[in-house]
Amino acid sequence: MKREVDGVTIECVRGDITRQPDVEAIVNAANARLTTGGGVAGAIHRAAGPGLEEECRPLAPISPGEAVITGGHDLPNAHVIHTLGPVYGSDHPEAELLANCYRNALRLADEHGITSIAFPAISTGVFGYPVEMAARVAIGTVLDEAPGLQNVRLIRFVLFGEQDLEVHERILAAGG
Ligand code: AR6
Repeated sequence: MKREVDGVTIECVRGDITRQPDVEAIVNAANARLTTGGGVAGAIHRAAGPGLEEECRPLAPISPGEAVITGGHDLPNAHVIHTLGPVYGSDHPEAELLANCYRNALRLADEHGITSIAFPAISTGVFGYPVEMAARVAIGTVLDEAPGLQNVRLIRFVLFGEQDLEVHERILAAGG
């Protein structure tokens, strides 16, 4: 499903973040050291090849809510934006830190003239953030940021599971 806010299309799809060839940037749910890891980060580094980890090395470590940008290497996307989500129950205040991930990634993309970006559901895997609560923060932040963007015109949430897709679609339809 799609929603348009001030000329920015926001959509939810089910899929794999490494298979979004029509967007300029994909967002990595990274670890602080920007190394391979599992989940989204593992899939992105596998698809991008070893050059990505090499490019990441001087940019690490990052703190929760921060975002940094690299090239896409062997991915079909020109850029990867790496952000560190909060670990649920241990990084506080978690909603603010999670909102910072989406805000900082969008602003960084916009500053680089990027027109399309895809996000996974940051922190909802290994980091344990309940998906419904995370989706409210993610979608609320994207809806708030959309009117201020100069270049980004497409923001896609890529959800791995059917239930995660349903939750995001419901919250997007309700306006955050
Ligand atoms: N495409 C889209 N979504 C995915 C994919 C994929 N290929 N793979 C998993 N997901 P996670 P986090 C979903 O654990 O919670 C790593 O080891 C997954 O089902 O990747 O921020 C890093 O190195 C879940 O809903 O990210 C960090 O140490 C969501 O993406 C740590 O995990 C996020 O799951 C980051 O944990």
